[in-house]
Amino acid sequence: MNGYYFITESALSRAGVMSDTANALKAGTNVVQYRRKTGSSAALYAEALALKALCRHALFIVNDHIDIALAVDADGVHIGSDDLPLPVVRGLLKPGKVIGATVRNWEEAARAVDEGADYLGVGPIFATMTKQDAGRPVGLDLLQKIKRAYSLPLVAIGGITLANAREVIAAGADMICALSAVVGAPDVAQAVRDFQGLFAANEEITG
Ligand code: TZP
Ligand code: MG
Repeated sequence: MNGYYFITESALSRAGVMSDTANALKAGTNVVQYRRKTGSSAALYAEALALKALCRHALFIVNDHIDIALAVDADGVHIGSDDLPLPVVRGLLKPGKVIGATVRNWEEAARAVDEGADYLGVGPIFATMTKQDAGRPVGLDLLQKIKRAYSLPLVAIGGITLANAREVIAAGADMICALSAVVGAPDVAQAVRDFQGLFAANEEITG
């Protein structure tokens, strides 16, 4: 896992989540997370099915809704502290499926690693207006500390923009995600390309 991690956000979207996702894929993102906090199971199922069909060459991950992930045979799920416990989710999924866990402190990170998470979402790195219950910013220190201790991929999220993304990558993020700076941008494909470019530049520096 490396590069831009795309998350859908209908509240910020100008052209709709299908169009945003198609644009992010066109720009080379190789992970798409379907995140939708409201709507019926029927609506989520239909949308997830349509999005999954776009993700022929990208991982398709469903946020929160294990039932929807199972129903569309998603590649994985992303869970947080309000969702089913990770070992329970692991037991529900077919072997080989990906589980990502949001962590907001060292203890949550250690537990998620212990329980067998495949990657960690770390954040909010900086202050964000996008997720009201995101909690206090964890800063780059937590990212660095987790990076030094563990080898699983880290996805950084929360308040990330093109202006601060370099330092997030330098602190150890394998992937970054920015909702307002990408889904809220006038040109989603260009915004994703801009973030992808920062990873390419970092590769050249670090080898
Ligand atoms: N999880 C932690 S912060 C966040 C989520 C979904 C929102 C990030 O949005 P933005 O606009 O990139 O700060
Ligand atoms: Mg959740």
